[in-house]
Formats: sequence, C-alpha cells, structure tokens
Amino acid sequence: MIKTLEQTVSPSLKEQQHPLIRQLADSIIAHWQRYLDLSPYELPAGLGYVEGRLEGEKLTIENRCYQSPQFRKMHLELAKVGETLDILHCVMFPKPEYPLPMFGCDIVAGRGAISAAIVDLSPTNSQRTLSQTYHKALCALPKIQFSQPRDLPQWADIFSEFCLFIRPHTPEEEALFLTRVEAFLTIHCQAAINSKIVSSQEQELYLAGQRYYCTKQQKNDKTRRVLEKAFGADWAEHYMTSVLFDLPLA
Ligand code: 18B
Repeated sequence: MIKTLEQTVSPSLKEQQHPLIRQLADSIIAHWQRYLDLSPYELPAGLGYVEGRLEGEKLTIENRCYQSPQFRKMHLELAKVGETLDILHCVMFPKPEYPLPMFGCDIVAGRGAISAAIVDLSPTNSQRTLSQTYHKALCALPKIQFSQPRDLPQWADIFSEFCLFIRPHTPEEEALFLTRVEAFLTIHCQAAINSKIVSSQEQELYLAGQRYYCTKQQKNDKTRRVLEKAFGADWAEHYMTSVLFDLPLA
C-alpha cells in the first residue's frame, strides 16, 4: 500500500481540536473537493508541519494546501498551543486573473470555549466592494442574530459588510456559524468556477487588492504574538509573510 504524505509526515492534529474546528476543517476540505479541481500546492520547505517551543507551551502547526484553476493557493491550517489554544486558519487566494474576493476564516478556542470565530468574503477590487453576484447571494442568506458579536480591530478595514465576527455562546450558535461558513464557501466556489478572466489592466488592480489585504492581515498582533512566543520574532515575520499572508509575485 502506498502511504499518503499525510500519514507519513503529519500526525493529525485534527483529532485533538475543539469539535467546531474539527467539523469546519472537514467541511472546508469537502467543499473544495466537491467544487474545485484540486492539485497540491507546495509550501516553503519545512513549513508543512511545524513544532516550536520558546517560552511557555508547545505550538504545533499542521498545514494543508491546494491550488486550482481559479485559486493560486487554498490554505487550511490547524494549530495547537499546549492544552490552552486551538486555532483554525483558512484563506483562499484567487489567481489575480479572476475578479474574486478573498475567503478568510479564523477560529480561536481557548480552554474548550471559542473566543473568536470570524468569516468573510473580502473584496479585492479597487472600490473594495463585492460584485453584484456576491452581493445578491450573500443578501439572500437568512438573517442570523448572534448573542455576542465582536468588534473588529483597527487594521481590519479589509472586511466586507457581510463579515461575521462573533464569540459563539452556545452549541446552537456554533452550529449556526458552521452553516454560515458553508454558505460562504458554496457561494464562493460556485462564483469562482463561473468567473471569467479579466483584462491584464484589471488583473493588476485585483493583485493590488490582494496585496492590501495581506498587508493588513500581517498587522494582526494577536496572531503574531502566538507565533513569536513559540518561534521568535524573525520566524514569526517569515511565517506571516510567506505562509499565512504571502503576496503573489507581480
Ligand atoms: N487570532 N490566528 O490564524 N485571522 O488568520 N483573528 C486571533 O479571542 C492566530 C486570520 C482575526 O481582536 C486571536 O481575541 C494564529 C484570518 C481577527 O485584535 C488569536 C494563527 C482572519 C481577530 C489569533 C491564526 C483573521 C483574530 C485572538 C495562525 C480573518 C481579532 C483571539 C495559525 C479572515 C483580532 C481572541 C483582535 C484573533 C491567533 C482574523 C490568538 C496563531 C484569515 C479579526
């Protein structure tokens, strides 16, 4: 029997994660497999599976990464900090040839409870607005009220009006968040496979939009601090700019 890469190099973190993170990780991969023509994406050497410990607890990171005709990179990351923090991070980077927003999702669970759950389809055009297609599809979703919405930090002007940022308070709210992420993914994958290549002039603008998105995400000090504590400042900077939010070459 041929062993898959996953079996040989990465003992699965998923089994040890908060149930919502486990479900969401499975669901993200299932949506990608259902709608997109996936092939592997090679992360920079040595950054597929990483363990670190500087001060405090051990940080373990497990990455899965794909590409497709419409997406330069689809990245799903699970991270665990000792027994205290479980993290899911996911970003879909479109190829700049296609007029697509960025799908981004982050879940942070501390000691069994989720403190932050965020999902968005973030615009990349020069007006920083979503296209009609996205707008219509997102407006048509049922309205949901969560009991504990959270305020976005200062750097977060990249997100759309449909951005959901909450602390889910009950298992019902966790399930509603999962359903909403699945709806975003379905809308996004369907729009992507129907999208047409834009002119090279427009491609430059979409690329600039992606650069702006990544530059802002790199300002998230809460992410940076977790990485710095386990790996040091230089490694954290390298990881944030080459794996989490790398900019496509012009
Ligand atoms: N993120 N997150 O992905 N982050 O990566 N995340 C936190 O309860 C990590 C994304 C986002 O309030 C927190 O406050 C680590 C994407 C926003 O100032 C921690 C990794 C998006 C906040 C981490 C990771 C995104 C946030 C604090 C790498 C959106 C609130 C948790 C695996 C699409 C920031 C809390 C604020 C919070 C950590 C958003 C610890 C290490 C794709 C807006």
